[in-house]
Amino acid sequence: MSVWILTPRRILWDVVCIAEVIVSVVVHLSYGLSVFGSAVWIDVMSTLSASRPQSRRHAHARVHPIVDENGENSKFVADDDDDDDDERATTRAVKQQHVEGFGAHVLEGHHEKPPIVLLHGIFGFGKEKLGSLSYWGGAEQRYDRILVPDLGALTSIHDRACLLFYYLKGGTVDFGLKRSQQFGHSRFGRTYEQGHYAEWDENHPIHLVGHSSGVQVARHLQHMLAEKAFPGHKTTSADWVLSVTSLSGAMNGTTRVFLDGICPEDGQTMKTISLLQFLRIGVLFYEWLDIPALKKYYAFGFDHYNLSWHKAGMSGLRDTMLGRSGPFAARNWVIPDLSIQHAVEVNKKLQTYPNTYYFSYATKHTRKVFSQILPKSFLGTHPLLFLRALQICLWRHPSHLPPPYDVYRDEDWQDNDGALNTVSQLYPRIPIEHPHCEIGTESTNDEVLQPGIWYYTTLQADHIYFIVNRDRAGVHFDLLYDGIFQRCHTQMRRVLKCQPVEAVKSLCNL
Ligand SMILES: *[C@@H]1O[C@H](CO)[C@@H](O)[C@H](O)[C@H]1NC(C)=O
Ligand SMILES: CC(=O)N[C@H]1CO[C@H](CO)[C@@H](O)[C@@H]1O
Repeated sequence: MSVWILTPRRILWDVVCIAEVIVSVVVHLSYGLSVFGSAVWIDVMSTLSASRPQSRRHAHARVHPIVDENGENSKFVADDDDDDDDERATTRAVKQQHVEGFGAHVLEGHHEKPPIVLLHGIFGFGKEKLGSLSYWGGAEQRYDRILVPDLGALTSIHDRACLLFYYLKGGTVDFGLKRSQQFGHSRFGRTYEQGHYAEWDENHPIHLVGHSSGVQVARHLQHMLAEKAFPGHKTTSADWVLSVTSLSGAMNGTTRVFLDGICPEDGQTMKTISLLQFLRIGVLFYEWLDIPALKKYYAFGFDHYNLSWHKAGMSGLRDTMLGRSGPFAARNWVIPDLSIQHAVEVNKKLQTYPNTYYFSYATKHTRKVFSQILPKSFLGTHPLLFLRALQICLWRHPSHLPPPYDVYRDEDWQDNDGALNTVSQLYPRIPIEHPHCEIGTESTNDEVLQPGIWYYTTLQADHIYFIVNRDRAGVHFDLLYDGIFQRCHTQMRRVLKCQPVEAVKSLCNL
């Protein structure tokens, strides 16, 4: 035990730490509000322009949203009807209207082909949220067999995987009896009267494309399918997933969670003064107030915790704030799931399956200056990420603590994209390395791909380069998503027997 001594140095250090937390809170809050504000702005503008049909294409100059000009998707209407079905019915029409405005070609759709499901990351949202703003920067418009579920902005990886299963297959979300008792939430969630892909099975598989923590959701879902973890669905198997594509995927955890306020001691408890504490208090308040118009617009996904005032009352708010109950007390939310320690645990069970194709785009926005790795450029990195990008470069695991895993080295974890360490995004590697194969950044879709191997490549980009705002990446954005969607639909087919062909064997040193 070190004795607490108040030295000038100690005081200075505390001041620096508190200033850092304040700066982080301001930066993240401003970004969050600006995204929220632009979603509202686009909806207001599109509602206005609906009354003036001749000025159609002017509303979406900056963010390239999926604007429903008729205002039909406006989520400010506080009705509680499940309008998923309406939405799907109108999606096609909306897409048709916007194809020309998008400024790029749209690939032809083939209805017999497996759908591609886009899985958002932390703070992400699906099609039904944030009005016409798209988490995927409108990429889902580039193909017509794409699903964009809303899995909760901050819910745990496991809970998202559960939700995803019922979103696709249909039925009432079952989080599992054991887990609901262990983590103190309702066993059952919302009901999907009609699955978005009800015919889903081994012969009608899906493609999963995840960003950031969405990749862990994809891997977790496949694990649960293989384990036949969904009651009443005894025929599930890993083969229900034809491919997994990782975009800046959090497969080995990240050192960033320690900078946000998770203790490096255990990778799950929260520091008293940190960005995450502010987030926790804000989220609990938001969920407690439960303003229907706002929640329909954006929600954190904790409905199974009954946090709202009319269910929990004053005492419920007090208990969650004091850390006696709720998702944060139970540590059943996404941030602890992203620690290195947690990644080591879950990767012991998450497998790379022999009949599924795996593809990974890691992102990196750092470079070596003399012997120190630093953020690539001040202007090129998004303001939201710059401070963390620098901090991740400088992060040293406290020397008095045991390392998160045996062969941990700080220098392996310095290259990053502002949110995740590049080393973590390549392919699952802790505690054991999964089969993998590096391919060049100029990868065309001509290679012979084999299932059961993680093909990976590293792109020079920060963590949010390919999401929300298409304009940041421009032509790279189009190339990336066209490449992914085309690969899904032309190259990844189920093969009956997989023996690595010679070309792949030599390319990948298998
Ligand atoms: C939440 O409320 C529902 C009833 O509205 C109840 O059935 C369920 O058990 C509650 N869950 C928790 C975790 O309190
Ligand atoms: C935690 C971790 O990464 N585990 C793997 C990820 O990266 C390191 C560094 O390359 C590997 O040694 C680990 O096996």
